[in-house]
Amino acid sequence: MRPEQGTLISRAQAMAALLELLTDQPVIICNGFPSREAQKLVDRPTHFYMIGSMGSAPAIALGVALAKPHKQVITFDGDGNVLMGMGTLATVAALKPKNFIHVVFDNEVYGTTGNQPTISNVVPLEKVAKAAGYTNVERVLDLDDLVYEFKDMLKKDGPSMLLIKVNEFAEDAGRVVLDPPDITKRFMKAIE
Ligand SMILES: Cc1ncc(C[n+]2csc(CCOP(=O)(O)OP(=O)(O)O)c2C)c(N)n1
Ligand SMILES: [Mg+2]
Repeated sequence: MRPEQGTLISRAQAMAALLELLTDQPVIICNGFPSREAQKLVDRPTHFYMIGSMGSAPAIALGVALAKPHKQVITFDGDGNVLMGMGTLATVAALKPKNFIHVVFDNEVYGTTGNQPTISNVVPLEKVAKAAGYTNVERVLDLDDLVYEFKDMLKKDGPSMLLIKVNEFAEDAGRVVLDPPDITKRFMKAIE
């Protein structure tokens, strides 16, 4: 565990604060513990839980944002996922959807598979997004800043990235119970 970890909030604490600020916006959540924890905290039909494929949540969110320009689209992502799908940052930046908010829970590890270190401790992912052309990017370390910046991003034109430094703690959260086709059908109906 990194020395500063003790001062950081957990991904579930961060996610709970964000979900409290959301109602029926589409939220596309990356595979692994982020989806499991979101499902445990609050399961809404407007949640799309990615199963298995790393790096694809923001690509799906980008498609939804372009297809539904009047809806604010949020994606919940992990540092390992962002690193695996880094090309998507460039695609988002090039297409500049105003209604796109990319939240990254950065615990500096592949937490879901046993806390193998990533390289986000030395590669600041929000700076990569900014350099690619995201309009707003912020890095936050605590709950107050997280709520302040997320509320601000909900009001601003994107694409935006909110990177939250979180500790490695993972909730005891079971696998996503719905099958992928059912997740898709439920999601598409909910965002019609
Ligand atoms: C191509 C591929 N490689 C490996 C895996 C196994 N895997 C599932 S989740 C995960 C870690 C994801 O890390 P991160 O995005 O940082 O999320 P965290 O688990 O830390 O919240 C890995 C390696 C996978 N699903 N797909
Ligand atoms: Mg991680």
